[in-house]
Amino acid sequence: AQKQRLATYAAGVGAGPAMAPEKVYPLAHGAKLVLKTGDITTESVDAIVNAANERMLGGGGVDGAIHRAAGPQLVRACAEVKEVEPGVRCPTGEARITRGFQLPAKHVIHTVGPIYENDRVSAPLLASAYRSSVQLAQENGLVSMSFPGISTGVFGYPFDKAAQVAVSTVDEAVAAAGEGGSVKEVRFVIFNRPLYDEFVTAAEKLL
Ligand code: AR6
Repeated sequence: AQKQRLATYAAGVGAGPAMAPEKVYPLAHGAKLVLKTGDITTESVDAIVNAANERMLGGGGVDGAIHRAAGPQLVRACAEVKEVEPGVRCPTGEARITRGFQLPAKHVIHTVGPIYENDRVSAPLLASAYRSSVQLAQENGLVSMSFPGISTGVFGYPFDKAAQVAVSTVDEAVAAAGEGGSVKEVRFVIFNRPLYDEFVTAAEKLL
């Protein structure tokens, strides 16, 4: 029974490396988009993106996992990010960068997606979170970056819509940076199979 429970849990969270094939799609200017299942804290890239909140001092979900893996220096670095108003270091739709400390990734780009309300209100904010993260990576000369499915956990964004916004916005942001843009590999590291499947559907349709 214990084995069965573990198997069911693993199928739900999709943490196993053999869960799904890694898929690669072309972006503009020789860049590529990679889709895979797994745990973003193990990525050896120039930056992993954190699905943070506006305070930027940690939380649950992928935010909690990233802070645990990075060690206590990360929350100290976050606390040093200037508040734009009391309690807000990163407004929804924006992004901030810190070092990665004990992570294999060199940097963490903290972005804040919207709590899902409806497409009219939420889609532009989710697109802005992805666009701001890619732009911040470009400004810092980063080559590779890994995203989780922003807003697809406690923030409640429907998987199919979140995947379409993620793929189309990253595609546009890499194209907009031009030939000289530094970002050449954008990876989506997705924790659960149903969301990964929606990313594959979006990439097959859009790229
Ligand atoms: N690697 C990759 N993806 C993960 C991991 C991991 N280790 N762990 C979870 N996910 P969520 P949100 C996936 O809730 O919806 C926090 O408390 C997860 O399956 O982490 O943007 C913050 O502080 C889901 O697909 O972020 C904010 O308050 C995705 O990451 C709030 O949650 C995002 O789920 C942000 O909510």
